[in-house]
Amino acid sequence: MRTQVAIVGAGPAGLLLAHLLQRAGIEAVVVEIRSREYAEQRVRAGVLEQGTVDVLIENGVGARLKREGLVHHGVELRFAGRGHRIDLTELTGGRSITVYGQQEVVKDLVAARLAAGAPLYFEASDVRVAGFDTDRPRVTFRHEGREHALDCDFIAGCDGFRGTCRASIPAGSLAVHERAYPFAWLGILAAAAPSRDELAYANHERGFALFSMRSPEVTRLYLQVAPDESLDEWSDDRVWSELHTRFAGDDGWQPNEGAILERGITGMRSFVAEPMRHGRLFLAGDAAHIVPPTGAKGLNLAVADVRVLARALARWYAAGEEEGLAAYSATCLRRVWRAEHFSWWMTSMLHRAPGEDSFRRRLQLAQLEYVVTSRAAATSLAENYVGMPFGTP
Ligand code: RFL
Ligand code: PHB
Repeated sequence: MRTQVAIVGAGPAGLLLAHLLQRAGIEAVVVEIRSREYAEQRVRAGVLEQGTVDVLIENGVGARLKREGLVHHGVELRFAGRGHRIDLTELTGGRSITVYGQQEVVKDLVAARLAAGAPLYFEASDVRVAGFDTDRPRVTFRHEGREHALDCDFIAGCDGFRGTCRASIPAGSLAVHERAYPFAWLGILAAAAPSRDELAYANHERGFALFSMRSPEVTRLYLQVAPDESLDEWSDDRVWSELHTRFAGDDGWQPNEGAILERGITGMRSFVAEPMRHGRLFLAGDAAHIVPPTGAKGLNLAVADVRVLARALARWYAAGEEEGLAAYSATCLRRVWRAEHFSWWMTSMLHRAPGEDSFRRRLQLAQLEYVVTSRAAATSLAENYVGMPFGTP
């Protein structure tokens, strides 16, 4: 088999890259280890930046997003028993965010690819990348009992944080910058109508809590828990009671309860491997960088990376231009590091660290107070949260 670009991983990064390349007339083959059902059901991100929404709509995969996505113009910060609204739209000259599940984005992209009859292999195994130090890279894998070898011009490593592509780059060629956090998120999906229209991020004595949603019928909620927490310790009653405690405030607002449809625990990590390229292997999305979810940036960074990569590849195929590919890593890393800082900052401001002293606690509250009372500080949060426009870092 031969193709122009071999794409490893059918998450948002790999699928969107395949779609953008196809629109530019460039052939690609996508190879994914999981099943289609698994990829489409995995509950993860929910907040799309304006730039992410624009890319999906401009490229013809935004019809359902336009119909079903929930456009939000503000978010709330809750602390010391009070809620404070940050008006994202007013503070950013009209920008907003859209709440639309990551698995819905994945479904829309898979449907577009299959409708076009373009190659996408689910449930591949033994996926290996080789030869990316030469101009003849190759991806090998097993599918439905047969061995496949895919020769290509470039490999796109879109296989997430635990994928094979980054791990295949020779040790010593990548610099890794990393931070692990001493807490995790317990997330639930509940069959309950969201009891407010916007997200609420709460910093409570007992830890962080987040109110989000997926649709007019489904609420998404998160609680800060210990990193080694077991789900078995969390009965439905305990989850709801902890959520009610952490969201309590003088306005009396509370999330609605409902049947818990899904639950999971997610560790929190910051991670960047650079450069995001080795020879003819380009890393994109979580394969190259991870942010803690507090800033809602992971999926948006994946989209931004592949947008840069698709353009650079289009210029290489159309005119033999190397400049875009040569600049790929540095271009992406400017945005990545802005998002790394923002995500770390939001995480530090909103979570309780085990054993934290009273000084750190008072600094957190002082920072929150500043963000909700200073227009300059609120604007800084807002412009990062809605996302930097494309063309700036
Ligand atoms: P993905 O989605 O992990 O996709 C990688 C794909 O590669 C496959 N794969 C392989 N395929 C072939 N060969 C191999 N050897 C392979 N190894 C792995 C995997 O099966 C998978 O299908 O990475 P991608 O495309 O870079 O997308 C990144 C996003 O998924 C991630 O950043 C976000 O989900 C992070 N995130 C959030 N991001 C946001 O922008 N907004 C949010 O509100 C937000 N909330 C979240 C989040 C992540 C969370 N979790 C569970 C980590 C909330 C949570 C709870
Ligand atoms: C979500 O809806 O899953 C979500 C929202 C905001 C975040 C993280 C996750 O910061």
